[in-house]
Amino acid sequence: MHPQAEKIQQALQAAGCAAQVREMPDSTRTAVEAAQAVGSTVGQIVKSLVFVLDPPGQPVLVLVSGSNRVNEAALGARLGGTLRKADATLVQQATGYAIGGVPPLAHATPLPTYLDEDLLQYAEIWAAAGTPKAVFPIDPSTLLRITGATSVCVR
Ligand code: 5CA
Repeated sequence: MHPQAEKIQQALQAAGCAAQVREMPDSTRTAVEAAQAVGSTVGQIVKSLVFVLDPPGQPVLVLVSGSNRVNEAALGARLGGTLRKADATLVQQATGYAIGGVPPLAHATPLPTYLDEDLLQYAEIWAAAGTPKAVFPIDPSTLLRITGATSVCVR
């Protein structure tokens, strides 16, 4: 397994979670590609998106259903500031992973984390595991627990 994917597998295990990372033959770089690769709906794919919340001008992670777009103005207001999308360099710095493989946990720096409440309707969702070909299935309440996320409306 790719070392980045192995790191996610170990982090899942350390969190007491039985989820198994899968390296797919095809790209899982985008939510649509990931859904095709695993045979799920796009809504069941977790996008791990980094934004900057200002104040305090720090990165936050938002775990978003593949079928939703974050309403930055509304979510920023809920979090008490303004939100803007992080650029690729900041994503790499804050998480330790490149766009397309950013996982929901095991980051370079601890990130305040929010989870799209629309993900909670599914029995199983799929998140990236460190590379653009690695994913893992998990139930949303377990993902909420192991990421320490707060569930929010992102729309
Ligand atoms: N592996 C898939 C599904 S698990 C995945 O990582 N999807 S994702 O949505 O979390 O990652 C792609 C996201 O990165 C895009 O939705 C987009 O919001 C963001 N992105 C893509 N290109 C850039 C860029 N140049 N700068 C900042 N963000 C970007």
